[in-house]
Amino acid sequence: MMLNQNINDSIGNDIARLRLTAGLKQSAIAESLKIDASRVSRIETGEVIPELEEVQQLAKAIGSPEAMDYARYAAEHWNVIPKPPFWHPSRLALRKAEQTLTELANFLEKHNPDGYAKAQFEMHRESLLKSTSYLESLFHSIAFVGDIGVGKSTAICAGSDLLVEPDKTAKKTAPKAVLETGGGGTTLCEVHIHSETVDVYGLIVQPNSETEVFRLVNDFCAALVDRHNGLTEGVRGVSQEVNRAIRNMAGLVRPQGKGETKTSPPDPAMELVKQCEGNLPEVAAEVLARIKLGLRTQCEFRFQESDRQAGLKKLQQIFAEVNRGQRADVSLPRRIDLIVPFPLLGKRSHQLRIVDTKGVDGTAIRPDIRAHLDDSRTLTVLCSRYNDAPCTTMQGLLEHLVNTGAENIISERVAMLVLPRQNEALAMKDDSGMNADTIEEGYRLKREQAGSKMAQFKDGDKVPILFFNSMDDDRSGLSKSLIEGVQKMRNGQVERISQVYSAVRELIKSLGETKSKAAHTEVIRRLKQFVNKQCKLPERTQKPHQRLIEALQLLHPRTVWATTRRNGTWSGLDVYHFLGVGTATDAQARSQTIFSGLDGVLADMSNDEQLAPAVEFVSELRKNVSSWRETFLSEATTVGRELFRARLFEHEHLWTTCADFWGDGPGFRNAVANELRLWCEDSKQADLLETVEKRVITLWDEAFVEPLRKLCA
Ligand SMILES: Nc1nc2c(ncn2[C@@H]2O[C@H](COP(=O)(O)OP(=O)(O)OP(=O)(O)O)[C@@H](O)[C@H]2O)c(=O)[nH]1
Ligand SMILES: [Mg+2]
Repeated sequence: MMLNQNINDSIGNDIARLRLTAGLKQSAIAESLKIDASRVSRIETGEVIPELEEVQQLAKAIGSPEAMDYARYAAEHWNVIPKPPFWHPSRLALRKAEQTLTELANFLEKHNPDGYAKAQFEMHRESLLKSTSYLESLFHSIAFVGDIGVGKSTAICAGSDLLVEPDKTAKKTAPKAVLETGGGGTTLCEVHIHSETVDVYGLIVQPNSETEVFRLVNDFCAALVDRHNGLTEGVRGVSQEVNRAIRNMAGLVRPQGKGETKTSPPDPAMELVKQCEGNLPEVAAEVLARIKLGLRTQCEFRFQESDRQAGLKKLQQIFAEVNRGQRADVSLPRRIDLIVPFPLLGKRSHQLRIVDTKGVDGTAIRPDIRAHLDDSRTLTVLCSRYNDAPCTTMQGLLEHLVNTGAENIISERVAMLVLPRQNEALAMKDDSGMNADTIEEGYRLKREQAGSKMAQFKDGDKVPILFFNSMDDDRSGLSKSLIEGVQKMRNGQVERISQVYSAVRELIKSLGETKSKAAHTEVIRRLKQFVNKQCKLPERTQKPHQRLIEALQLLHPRTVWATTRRNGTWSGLDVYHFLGVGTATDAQARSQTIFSGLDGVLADMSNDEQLAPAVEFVSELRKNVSSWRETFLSEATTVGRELFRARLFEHEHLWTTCADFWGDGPGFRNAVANELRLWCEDSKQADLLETVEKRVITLWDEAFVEPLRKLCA
């Protein structure tokens, strides 16, 4: 018999790996099979592709339990899902899904059921396909999110061994992080770290668009001009890390003070402003000319290095130069990818990517952070300093998730990382006021304290709380916990496959048994009743711009100014993201009663003894209902964001008016908030609000009500 096509490519490698793991030589296998050793060798190198029978003989000759398992695996036929490699970590779960899908297909072909059975089969099939496509891929990201300067870059490097040992001659003995670290405001843009082929290190820069560089330079210059004019409020300007990069790119670095008094020498940028007599366009043109954007075309650095320390050191150097704007051939990055030739967190079986997000300055309600949270393949690590864990911004982020109905994200793919420094853990006091005796005791006390704060958020008690002192703790504990976090996400899908498997078995049984059929019919009857009477989305209760207005009043004036200069699209405060979030928050509040009502009905049914033969169906239904609602809320965010963007972005006059408020003294943020509120509440926007509302209702029908109706048909 021919082997399954899918494993032909790897058969030689597989046999070699099984043999080596079992500690056997090719000659020993050849001898026990009475074949020539060169045949075993040629099979292992892929020169000869053996028939199934021979593969099984080879596996049996190796004889380890793993090899025996391989003999069975080699004979398996996969009809629906592509056959995964033998060492795929989710192979058994995928096999179960494959068998269930095959069984489903055979049953449908043979019996062609209609009515409730057909709709249920379809629902189960979709769930299975979703879980299998999730498990097939081994790609996952771990994104670190937290306030500026909390220690994200340090923890990432210490936790994944991206450290450069000091030179033997150097005075300092501590290893240094490959990513640049510093006193806050250090990481210039999002950084992705992943691994590729052996021995190759690399750094890839995605530059900002030319327009964005022009704008940033303009903002940088505006702050200088303000200072020149004696204004101190600091409304206009750029963040610390961008300021540093632009100064380096334009050769305007402030020289360090010398001597005991350290009187600062003059700032060359201010000198430039003086020369231009405070004329902003002139200063900006001068800075841009110095930057020579046209020469900054280098985006990729790759080099081979067999010595890990040498490779990391070179990478560290390039990264620091790019991150500071010190390379004459590289523009201002929007994202940097670092490539290393070894598996991250020591995990070879998965393709992990570690993401260092840009430090949070004011609000974590940012589209880039939400995108990580929304990605079902990403574990988001919320970082806080030890003393205030979980810090206010991370609490704000959790609250935001609850408000937008995304509790599942909290329970499935978020971890809290507490970053103690020096002796902070030992300074922790217990109820009697005694200091912790050991670091573990300090962690335990903090875990209790942080845990009770987390428990205030729905499903917050399900978030693992991890500790890592980047200078002192062994990295293996952190890697293990992060891998467990990834595993937890995958296990959720494995469990889903098992649940759907049980539901399919139950359904097939119900088609032959009267009692079981009656239970299914009764579940459908009650469901229908609910759908017909209680599924209408109630009236809007919150204005979509409410969240935005609150944020505008609270955030740093510079952040608000930066967004007005970009027609609302500044990454630190994206007006449209907030309008989307506002739309979803309202949608969540309105759908909550229906959702809880339905969940209550389903919970009652799952406890009803009479309905026991349909219990798996009810439990599947609960899972699906919650994922339909999730889809509804996430699409409501998109609808709100995009519809508002389509009209508001174009409104040049409004944005210029807002940006111009900065010169009118204090109250800049309130003035902008008020202007945007007036715009949103103006009767001219009534049709826009109506369109948003119509779309939300349609979404509700499509994403939530329709699938329910289908089941009741
Ligand atoms: N003593 C001590 N210092 C630490 C520790 N972790 C971080 N630091 C210091 O804290 C400062 C900030 O750390 P970073 O890792 O740059 O912080 P970040 O969160 O990446 O900051 P941004 O990139 O600005 O968002 C650096 O000076 C680190 O050396 C720690 O565990 N112990
Ligand atoms: Mg950093």
